[in-house]
Amino acid sequence: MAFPEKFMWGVATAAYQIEGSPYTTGGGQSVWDMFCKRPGKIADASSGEVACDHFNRFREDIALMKDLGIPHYRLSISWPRVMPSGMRNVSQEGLDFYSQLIDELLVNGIQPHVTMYHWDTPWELYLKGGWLNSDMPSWFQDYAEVLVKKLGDRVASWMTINEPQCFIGLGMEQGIHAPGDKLGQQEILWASHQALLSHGKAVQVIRSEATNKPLVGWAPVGGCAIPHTNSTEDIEAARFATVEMDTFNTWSTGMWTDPVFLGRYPKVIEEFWETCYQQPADGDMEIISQPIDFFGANIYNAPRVRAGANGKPEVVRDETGLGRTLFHWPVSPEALYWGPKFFHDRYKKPVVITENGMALSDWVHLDGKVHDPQRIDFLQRYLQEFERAGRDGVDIAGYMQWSFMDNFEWAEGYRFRFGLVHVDYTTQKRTPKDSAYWYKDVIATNGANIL
Ligand code: GCO
Repeated sequence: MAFPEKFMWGVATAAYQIEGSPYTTGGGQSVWDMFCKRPGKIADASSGEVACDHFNRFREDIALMKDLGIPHYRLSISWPRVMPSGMRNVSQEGLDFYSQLIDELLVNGIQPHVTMYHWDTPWELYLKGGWLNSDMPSWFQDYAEVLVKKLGDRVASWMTINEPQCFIGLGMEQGIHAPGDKLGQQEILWASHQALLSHGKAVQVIRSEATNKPLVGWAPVGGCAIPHTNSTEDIEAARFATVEMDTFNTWSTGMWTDPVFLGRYPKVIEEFWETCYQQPADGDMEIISQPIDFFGANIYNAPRVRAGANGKPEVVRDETGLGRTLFHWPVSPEALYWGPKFFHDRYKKPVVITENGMALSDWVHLDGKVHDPQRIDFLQRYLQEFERAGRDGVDIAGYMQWSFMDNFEWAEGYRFRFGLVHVDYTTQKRTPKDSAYWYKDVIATNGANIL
């Protein structure tokens, strides 16, 4: 079938990773600004203070996107740029920045897909407990209202939150991302519930305030498993590992997606709630499970799983010869077949890959170009698998490559480059890599040239 006619080809970025921190230009600071100042937390001791200086260079970046034939762009909005302390006061300058950015995209024929929250919690809300505070969902709702009232006539699709697994799991449980806390399971579940409620409330705001009937979704980590063989047992073991859970684990996809799409927590979480001091209130699950239009999934890799004793999933550890990205993530293209398939089977929603890509240590070669054949091969293999999922009945709706340009890769700093466009952080010069021109052809042929 190839890719559907209206398939959304795009690229993705996030505010803190590219813009330069808002507190340098009149906005508030976020937990990431705070975290980057702690010695030893960022591998190269850098921060997102300047990043790609996109705040000042957005027009030139959008012009480049246009040259590269990119029709859809997933960006995120910095909460502390729009509301420096996270609540009440709105920075008109901050809000105008996003309004101009969206206009600039539209003038250049690029559809904006906006994520409301990609990890940059306003610092002042963190001081009030951040995601642990049960007022967080109403603060988030107010923030969402500010955004949708201003931009809700022009945004093609809204995503509420990005990867709760990371800002809760890595940020609040393991302490390796901002805000760097190491909380226990009861507090983690409480924070997760506040994040899910915030998602649901934001969906309600978008539905009631947006005037252009946008698509509504979100962008969790699409953690999934690949069956080791095509036997029914292995396929069911991989399915279980993807969408079911039998122990408390913030990385489990089902802990997040069952509440959002099915209006209930997995059994193991429901049981855990009973041991907690406070439980969800009546009506919470209805708020969390507001119908949304697509299943957004950030997928980079997946383990191979087979049916072990009693059919339980068992990770296959034979990694001999597997390709690895600079992050040491396994090159595992079938993740883009099995993940979307298991998600579609269970939740019956169109699947948009909201992020996929690979880290390399690209540099500008002597000929002035950036040759990144591994990235081209990587993306081609993954896209072929996503198309195969489409042929097997999955409603494949879009693909947002991570990332448009090299950027601040969180705890890894600037060492890992994910971009289609190379950024020289000393001069801020942008150089499209070979993969950018390759992707341009993919888009122009609606993927026909890579099948
Ligand atoms: C995430 C984030 C992105 C990352 C990308 C590469 O998935 O961690 O959404 O901000 O930069 O995924 O790690």
